[in-house]
Amino acid sequence: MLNYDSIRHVKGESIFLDDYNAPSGTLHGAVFFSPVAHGKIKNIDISDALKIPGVKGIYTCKDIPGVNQIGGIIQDEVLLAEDEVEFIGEPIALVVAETQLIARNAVGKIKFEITKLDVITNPKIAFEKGHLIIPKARIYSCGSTENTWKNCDYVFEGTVESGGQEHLYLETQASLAMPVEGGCFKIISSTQNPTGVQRTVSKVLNIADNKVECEAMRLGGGFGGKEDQATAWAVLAALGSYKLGKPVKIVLSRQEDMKATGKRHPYISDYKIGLTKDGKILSYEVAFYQNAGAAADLSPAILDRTLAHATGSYFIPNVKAAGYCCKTNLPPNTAFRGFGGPQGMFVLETAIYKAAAAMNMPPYEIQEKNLLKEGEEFPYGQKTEFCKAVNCWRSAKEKFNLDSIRDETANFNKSNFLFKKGFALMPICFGISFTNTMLNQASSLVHVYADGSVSVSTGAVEMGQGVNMKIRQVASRIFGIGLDKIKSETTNTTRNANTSATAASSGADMNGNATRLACLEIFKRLKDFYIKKNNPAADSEFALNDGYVWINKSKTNFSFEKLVIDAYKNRIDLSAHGFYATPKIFFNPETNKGNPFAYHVYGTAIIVVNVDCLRGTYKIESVHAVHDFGDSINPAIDRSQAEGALMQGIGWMTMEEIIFNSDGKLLTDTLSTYKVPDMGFTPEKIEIEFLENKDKNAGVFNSKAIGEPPFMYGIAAFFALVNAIKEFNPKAGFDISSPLTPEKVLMNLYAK
Ligand code: MTE
Ligand code: LUZ
Ligand code: MOS
Repeated sequence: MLNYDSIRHVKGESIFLDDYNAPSGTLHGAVFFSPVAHGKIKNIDISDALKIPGVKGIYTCKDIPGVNQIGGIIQDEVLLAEDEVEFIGEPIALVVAETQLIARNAVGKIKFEITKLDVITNPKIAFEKGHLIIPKARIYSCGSTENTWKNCDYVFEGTVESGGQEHLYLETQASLAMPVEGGCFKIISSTQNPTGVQRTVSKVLNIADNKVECEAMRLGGGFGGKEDQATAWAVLAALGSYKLGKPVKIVLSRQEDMKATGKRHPYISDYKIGLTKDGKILSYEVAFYQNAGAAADLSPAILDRTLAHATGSYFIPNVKAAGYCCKTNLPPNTAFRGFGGPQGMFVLETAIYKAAAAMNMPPYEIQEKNLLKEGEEFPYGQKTEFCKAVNCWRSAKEKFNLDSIRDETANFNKSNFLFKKGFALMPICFGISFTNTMLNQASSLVHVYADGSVSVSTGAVEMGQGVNMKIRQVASRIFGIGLDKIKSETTNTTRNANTSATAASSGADMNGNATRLACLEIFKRLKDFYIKKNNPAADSEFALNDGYVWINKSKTNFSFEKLVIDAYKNRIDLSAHGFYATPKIFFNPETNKGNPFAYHVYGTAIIVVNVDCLRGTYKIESVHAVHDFGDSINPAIDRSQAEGALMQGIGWMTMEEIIFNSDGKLLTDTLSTYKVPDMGFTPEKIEIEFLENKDKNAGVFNSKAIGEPPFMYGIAAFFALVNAIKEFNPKAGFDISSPLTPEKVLMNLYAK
């Protein structure tokens, strides 16, 4: 079985955009980025830059034929700055030249005068000054918190921050735009959202959507960073191509990418939690101040998911969660694995931790007491169905023997002075579907060629998550033929139109289901044809399996190939289009009530850490998890998705630290200043058990989405570290913000 992406990846054979053989004569674009976080542009002088040999053109907002607007949810983001800039890295001009080097040199020759204005980087300050992306608070609530505080034995309040996170996809943002006859354009883009690129290019160039073809071959990782933010670079390449009638390619350098693109949203959150004396949570209030950056991007949708996941994996009868989308002078923050969910869950875990410490109870007792049960209602009005919160928690406790983890940790801490261990549990519950119901649709175009080989095109973009393989598996199951006969094509807007971004972990679910429906359509035609032609006994059972037609469970000598070629000769349509719209979901954004998610994914992780109390450095010793994969169609992919996501989550909570100075300048813009987990940091022991699950799940063939949910296991690493610090220094505060870097650990180890 050589037709695996992974095999081509390790052999270096996979083609990414920058490897693609661009047509001869392709020009290269480089962007002049604002060096100032907030200011009024007084003058831009491109005359010296234009004189450099090899420079073909320099374009500013005045050169845009259509509208200078790339905002998705809200029309508040220009492609090229007009008279004001609002963040460092905001594109001001595009230089197109014969080589990338010439283009970059020319960028350095652009002169620029600006009047600086006040810079705000903190979301609470932005809030106080009334700088909001959406004017009103978004509020999700149930019961009455006000009437409940008096019934609580304990009430705790606090403020906690969580930091941003750089996507650090291996492939930086990239695009190649080519003019095609008739005033049309073909754009190859490293995007999770080819339709988004298509629509924005046509708007900015003022041409119809059908004149723009967008193709995504495969991405070297996206993680949400290319859901919205691949678009600007594709549109800029298209603008250059439009102006010069030549192909134009733009590939950001790592430093440009880190500087100019948005990241995970940092949050500052105020919380108040009320409990009974035995640890039942009665009431929870939280206000999220989301640092959206300078434009909306996907921030309002991300804030919605924060609010939806504010109660995590727990049932809380009285909740008031408010969210503010705060405008600051940072690059617009964007989608990142979990899409605001992790930020929401982290605050409640902090509140639980604080309550547990004050009540002298282990946090996991409070966690366990409040886990969601079947039929309980979320603040957004949906009730749990096939709820697995308690199952996952109990099996994690039993399979991995929580008692012995607890005792071993205690013994270790008793006999070691300079090393302290800590552990924590993290239950997850993540809703699957785009919170914006409209986006929950997908299509698939399936061709069976006359030789019996199959081609599948869907809206799903392959970014390393294995969606192409899962889609091939779907076709393989329906046609009863080997994977080697099935090809998953690149993603292209001329084959699949009006697609949603590959995001919200629902790429395989929705595009897999659309593929299932398209294949079933062809299956039915083949079956009807076979029955008509071969006249088996009435009510006999037709099946395709092992590459053959089976009648009443016995194999015929009709191979799939023979069936296909005969059908073709008899003028049977061997192509089909499948369309899938996730059933039974709805949401009212006015009342914030409905049934936004097709289903929820559950799991529980236990993380053990070991802190070097002399240096503040630490090791993640082990991760044990029981995860609800549903009836997985590819356990190898799903397991690796779970491992990758949880490491990314641990990185967010521990070592990954983004620092902007007060001028809005990113100080951590290289891999020497921004540290991510590597193999050396990865725990030696990662054990992930599959929860037995034969329920009817809304995922394809009863599987469940996997891309994002395990990210939130990383939160356990944070609290495990806090526990270990406490073992060394019981006075260490727990108003510790994330990320918990070694520096911060050290400061807390010796805090008074
Ligand atoms: N895995 C890899 N290797 N690379 C990625 O970029 N993105 C994640 C996740 N897993 C990503 C990944 C994110 S943010 C999402 S939403 C899902 O994959 C999207 O793919 P799916 O919907 O097909 O699961
Ligand atoms: N994108 C989006 C997402 O537009 N809506 C969502 O609900 C979502 N959820 C997770 C990741 N991306
Ligand atoms: Mo993932 S954040 O939905 O691309």
